[in-house]
Amino acid sequence: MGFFDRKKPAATSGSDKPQKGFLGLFKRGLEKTGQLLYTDVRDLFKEGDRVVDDAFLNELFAILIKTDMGTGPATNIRDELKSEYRSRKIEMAAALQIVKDQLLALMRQPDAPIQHAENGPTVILVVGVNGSGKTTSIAKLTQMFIREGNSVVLGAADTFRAAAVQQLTIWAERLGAEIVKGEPASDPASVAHRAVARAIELQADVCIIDTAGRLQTQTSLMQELGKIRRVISKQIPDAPHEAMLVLDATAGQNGISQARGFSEAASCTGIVLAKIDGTAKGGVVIPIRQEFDLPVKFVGVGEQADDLAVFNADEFVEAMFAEYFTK
Ligand SMILES: Nc1nc2c(ncn2[C@@H]2O[C@H](COP(=O)(O)OP(=O)(O)OP(=O)(O)O)[C@@H](O)[C@H]2O)c(=O)[nH]1
Ligand SMILES: [Mg+2]
Repeated sequence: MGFFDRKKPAATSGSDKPQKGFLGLFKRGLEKTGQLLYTDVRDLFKEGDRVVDDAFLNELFAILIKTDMGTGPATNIRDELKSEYRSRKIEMAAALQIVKDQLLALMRQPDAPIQHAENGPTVILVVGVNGSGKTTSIAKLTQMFIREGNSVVLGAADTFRAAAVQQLTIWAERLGAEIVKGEPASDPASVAHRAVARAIELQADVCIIDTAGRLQTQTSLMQELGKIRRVISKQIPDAPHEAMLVLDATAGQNGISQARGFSEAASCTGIVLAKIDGTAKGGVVIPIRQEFDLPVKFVGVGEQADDLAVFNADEFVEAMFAEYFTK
C-alpha cells in the first residue's frame, strides 16, 4: 500500500475542539519573554508588597511595554490595577493575576482551526516577507498533517531562488511529502497549478504552496499572488482554503504593517507567528490580535519540524508567566 493509499483518520488540526496541550512548546518558545518578565517583576517586588501609587504603576507599565504589547493594552492593565487597588498595598501574585487576566481578555479569539476542504485536497497558500519563516513553517505544518494521518503535496512556487526549492525538497524528503517543482525562474502560478493538479490526481489530503518572500508594497509581486489564487480556484472552486501569512515575531511592530498590507492584497485567512523563541517581545501577539481580523493560528517556537504550536491564548499567557509557577 503506497503512502497516499493510507486510510485517513479524522484530522484533528481541523477539528472544532479547542486545541490544547501545547503548553510545553509555548514555555520553550516564550522562555526569553518569560525570563524578562520574571526578572523585572521580581525586581518590582524585591522589597515586598507594593503600594499601588503612580511610581509603582509607571514601573509596571514600563515592564509591560518591553514585551511589545503596545501602549493601549499596557495602559488598560495599568488603569485596571489603579482602579482596583488605588493606594492600597498589593502582593506580587495578585498583581500578576490582574496582568494575566487582562492579557487573556486581549488575546482570546474564537477557535480558528484550519479550514479543510469539503471534498478533495485542502489547499493552503503561504505568504509573507523575505525570511519571515514561510518555508520552515510549511515543514512544520507538513509534519503536523502527516502525523495526523494526512498525505501532503508541496508546491515549490518560490521559483526565484534554486536554494528555496532545494530547502523545500529536503523537508519533503525528510517528512515524507510529495513535492512539485518548476524550472528555475518559471511562473510560480504554473507550479501552483501543477501542485494542485498532482494533489487531486493522488487524492492527497493537503496541498501547501510555498511562495517567494515579497514586500506588501511590491505591486507586481502582490499581483502575482492574485494570479496564483486565481489559478488554484479554477481547479478547486473554494481553494485556497487557507492563505496563511507568516510573520516574524522578532520584527516587532513591523509585522503589524506587513499584516495589514498582506491581508488586503492576498486575502489572508490566518497568521503563523514564527520565531517567537527568538525574542523577549512575546507580547507582540496582542497588537497583532487587536489590529486585525485575522486569527493567529499557529506559533513557531524553533527551527525544527516539531516546533509548531496551535495558538491558544490561555496556554500562551500561562507560558509567559511560567517562571512564577515553577519557582
Ligand atoms: N528560532 C526560530 N527560527 C526560525 C523559526 N522559523 C523559521 N526560522 C528560521 O528563520 C530563517 C528563515 O526561515 P525560512 O523558512 O527560510 O523563511 P522564508 O520566509 O521561507 O524565507 P524566504 O523564502 O527567503 O522569503 C531560517 O534560518 C529558519 O530556520 C522559528 O520559529 N524559530
Ligand atoms: Mg522560503
